[in-house]
Order: sequence, then structure tokens, then C-alpha cells
Amino acid sequence: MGYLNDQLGYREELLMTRSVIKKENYVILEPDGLVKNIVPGYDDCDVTILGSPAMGASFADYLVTAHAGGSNTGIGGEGIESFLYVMEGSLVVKNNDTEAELKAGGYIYSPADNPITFENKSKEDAKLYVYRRRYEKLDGYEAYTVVGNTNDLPWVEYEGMENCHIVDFLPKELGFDMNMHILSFKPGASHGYIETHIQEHGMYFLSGKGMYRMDDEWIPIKKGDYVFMDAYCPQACYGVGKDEEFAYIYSKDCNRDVQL
Ligand code: UGY
Ligand code: MN
Repeated sequence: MGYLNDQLGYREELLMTRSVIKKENYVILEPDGLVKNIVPGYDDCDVTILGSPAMGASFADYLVTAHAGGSNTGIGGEGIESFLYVMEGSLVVKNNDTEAELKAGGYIYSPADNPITFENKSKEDAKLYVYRRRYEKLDGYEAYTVVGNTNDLPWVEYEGMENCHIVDFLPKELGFDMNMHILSFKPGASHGYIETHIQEHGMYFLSGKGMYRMDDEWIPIKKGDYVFMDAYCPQACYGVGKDEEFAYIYSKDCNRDVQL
């Protein structure tokens, strides 16, 4: 079943998939094959769990379509920090200290003791990327609610390459144990080197096409795909195609020492 691409019933073609599952290494989920999951708290929403500890991730992330009137009674809290990004449509979000209407590009980060609720008060579907992770405290520092929109954030040249840009969603402060970013590559742009780092990533591809190196393979990736990369997974990409930038939102743990 492909509920995201309306592919229901028998097909003319053989059953095939671009998805690749290499647990504790990397995982690619293409939209065809994703199913709806019933997740308590979500009402009138289509929810797909993307990354999860079942594939090796220390976090869970979700693709959510909140229909008109759709809502959630609480994402995060009880030690779990949460983040919500609006890809399409609009949504009213609240936590214990903030209420905001988020339009496309809008986001909220909420600390571990402070769940996010939302309601889609518009007449259109809203498409969301949601992230949850157990917060790792650091004595003397705290995380706090951050609300913003990527259209208001500075896009900076990525590591000295003028055809590749990055935006950071959260402040670079030790209170935060993770950050969200968008990386955007013009066709022909690439990473400057193949990264091999301890941090994990969950990535949702927002636009364009690219060739992505994961572990020892080069694999085509496009808008609508999801990727999980575990710690130390070798990784880098080239943006390809004619005009459209190859862009993805991704999470990265940060600011903490290794637990021994
Ligand atoms: O921040 C990062 O680690 C990022 N450059 N990784 C990636 O795009 N695969
Ligand atoms: Mn990386």
C-alpha cells in the first residue's frame, strides 16, 4: 500500500522498492511502502513512524498529515524533548509557555518537561515532520522553547562552498542536546568530504534529487524519501538534476560527551 501516493490495489508492474533497511547502519524509506500507524494522542491525522529505536536510532521521528480539525493532545514531556516542523499548510501549536500559529517553514522545539499540543484550525491538510528524543541533561544548563520560521533564519554558506547552504534551527548553546538543520545543494554542489561522525541523523528530503553515499554505496535519493544514518555511517552527497535544489531537514545530536 502506498497511502502517500494513492497506489492502492494491484499494479501492472512487479513489486519493487527503493527502500533499503540496514539496521544500525542506514535506512532509506521511500514514500511507496509507508503505512499509517495508530499513535495515541493524534486525532484526525495520518501518522507514519519513520525513524525509531527499532532501526538503531536514539530518537523517533514521524511524518504527519493533520487533516482540517486534526489535533494532538501532547507530544513529548516526561523526559522527552520534542520538535515539530510544518512543511505544508498551517497549525496552531501550544506548550506550557507558548502559543503560536505556524505556517510552512514554521517550527517549535519544546524542552523535555513541556509537551507540545497542536490543532489544525485551517480547512487544508497540514504536513508535518515531528521528532522526539529522551533529553540528556547537563548540570548548569537548560533547554527552552524555541519558535521560528526558516524563512526568517539566516542561510549561511556551508563550509566555504558557495552553492550549498545551511540553516540551523536552534541556538548553539550547551542546554540543547540536539539541533535541526536544513542543508540545500544546488545541482552540482556536494559535501566537501565524506563525513564519518558519531552523531546520528534522521533526514526528510524536502526537494530535488541527489546521489547519496551511505556506508559503501552511492544511492539515488529524492524529495519525499526518508533516511536514517546511524553513528559513524560514512555519508556525503551530490545534488543532481536541472534546477531544483536538493534539500533536506535533518536532526543531529550535539553538545554532550560519550556515556561510558
Ligand atoms: O551536519 C552534518 O553532519 C551533515 N553535514 N551531515 C549530512 O549532511 N549528512
Ligand atoms: Mn552528518
